[in-house]
Amino acid sequence: QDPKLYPPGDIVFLDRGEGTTALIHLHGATIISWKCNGVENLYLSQSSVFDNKKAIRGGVPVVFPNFGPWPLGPQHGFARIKRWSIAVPPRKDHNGDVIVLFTLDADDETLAMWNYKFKLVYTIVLTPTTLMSTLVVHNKDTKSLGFTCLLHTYFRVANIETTAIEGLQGLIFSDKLKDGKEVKETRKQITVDKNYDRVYKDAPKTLFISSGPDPARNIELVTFNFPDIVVWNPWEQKAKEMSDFDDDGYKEMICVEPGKVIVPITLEAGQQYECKQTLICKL
Ligand code: TA6
Repeated sequence: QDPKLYPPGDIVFLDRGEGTTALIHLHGATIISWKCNGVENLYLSQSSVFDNKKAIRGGVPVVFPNFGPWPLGPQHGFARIKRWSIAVPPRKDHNGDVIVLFTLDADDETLAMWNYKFKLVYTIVLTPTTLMSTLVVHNKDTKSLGFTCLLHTYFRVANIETTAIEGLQGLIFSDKLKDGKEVKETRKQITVDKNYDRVYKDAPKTLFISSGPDPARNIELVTFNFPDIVVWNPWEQKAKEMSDFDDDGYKEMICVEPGKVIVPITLEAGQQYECKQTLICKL
């Protein structure tokens, strides 16, 4: 990796062999690369700022405790801009799959924004064809707490014009570009040819994101306890307006983001909530 982009000591490297690897940056426990047989499946903007302050532009940012604008703190919450700890360093299990655990605990900074004692446990498993990300939210407080959460996954595509998302047909989505207007999705294959910012409700647990050619990619997204799916592409103008988003980056990415964002979760003291995305490269 280019050392100027990946300061040493900030990155965890997972290697499953045969060109299947992953990189996780401790800033936000952000997965910034997932290669299957040598093919990169995540989009990471080359203009992303790695200052351990700003959210990383790409990969899989962890959104917690709030998806979207937040009166108590930064947009999309603090999880993606905090430095996480490696609770269990990378190790191989009996299948040879690689597992690593990260944690984030409430601290003075988070308590000042959001006065709740929480603990996040984030487990990443790399197998020859899958990348599994499991987030467990623990309420360590004596009072109940409410939150929304989401994995803001940036999928890399060879060409947005040949990209299709399958599995959302028939669902209602809230169009954030039309003041949240609710619209029914009628298409079996969703293609994107402009700025999209949509929150699909009560989505099925399995979606497919296909794109190509050179290389062709067909990613299956399987979710657990993530009933909502956000589909986002800034398109040309908004990509240009974001200093950390490559100007032409919109042509080679699509965000398909599993989340629990429409109806917040309320956790009683001592309770926990587990949610998961599994990415499977099929071909
Ligand atoms: O997930 C879609 C979205 O909420 C868009 O509205 C856009 O704001 C995007 O997230 C990126 O947000 P960020 O704070 O990372 O620039």
